[in-house]
Amino acid sequence: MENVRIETRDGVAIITVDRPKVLNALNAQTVQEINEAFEQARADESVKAVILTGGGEKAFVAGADIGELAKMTPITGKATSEKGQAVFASIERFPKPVIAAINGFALGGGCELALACHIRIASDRAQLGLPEVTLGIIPGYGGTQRMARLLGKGKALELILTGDRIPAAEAERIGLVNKVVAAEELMNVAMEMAKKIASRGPLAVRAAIEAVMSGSEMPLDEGFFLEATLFGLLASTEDMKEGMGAFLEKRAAQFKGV
Ligand code: CO8
Repeated sequence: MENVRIETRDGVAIITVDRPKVLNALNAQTVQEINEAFEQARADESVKAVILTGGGEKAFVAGADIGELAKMTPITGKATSEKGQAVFASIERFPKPVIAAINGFALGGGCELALACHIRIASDRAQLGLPEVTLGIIPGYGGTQRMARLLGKGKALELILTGDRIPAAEAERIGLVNKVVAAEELMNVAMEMAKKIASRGPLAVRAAIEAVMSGSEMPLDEGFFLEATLFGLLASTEDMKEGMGAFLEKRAAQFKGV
């Protein structure tokens, strides 16, 4: 891969979008490589969690590559949007936890990429926003849908219609990011959280992601049904016996994911 790096440390895959000369802007190749990196992390059984971040000092991802977007036709524009939507949806439904470590600008498609992750931790230098309307387009990688679901329609429309960039602290206040930390601490904090989740029962973590991500798109009764079904399924696992046995024996659980 040319624009995306993947390395694994302590059971955590760190996927870095790495085109710092253009602030990690997403051209078609980079979207494809992000997908490839996630597929590697999916297949690697030693990987228990993923951190997604941006290369260089300034940006997480400053958006789709405007040079490439400028050449779009209605047909290629729709196809590009659909391709990105599919890749981002597979991140959202990823069976292992995905933490966005937002180290700088997360704009347009970059903000949309962060929105597809399960948890967002931002550096105090980060700025987030959906500036697409300033270019005569709208968010096309799921941002209109995920932002409204996360923040409510009013706040989402304010951000989408003004195209304003907001600092990390404001993003935390409105619930767009989970927490803000000093820039130097960002990867340590993301790593600690990833390792903590990786130490939990992996089947339970997977089921919890599915219950929240799929369940929130269902009527409440169906969401309850999904939750109860996943709960029942977990009762059949060795991990459940191990987790509860370890509690009763006052020792740390050793989960095997079976
Ligand atoms: N695309 C391409 N190149 C970019 C992008 C980008 N999104 N962002 C920055 N760059 C390039 C700059 O052109 C510049 O290149 P060069 O050195 O050759 O001039 C280099 O990165 C460094 O950027 P700046 O000099 O502009 O750095 P500043 O610190 O002055 O400014 C900003 C940083 C504020 C982040 C500024 O670069 C900026 O405003 N970038 C564009 C942000 C933006 O509008 N993003 C949204 C893009 S549209 C989008 O994401 C749509 C997603 C949905 C697509 C659906 C599929 C069809």
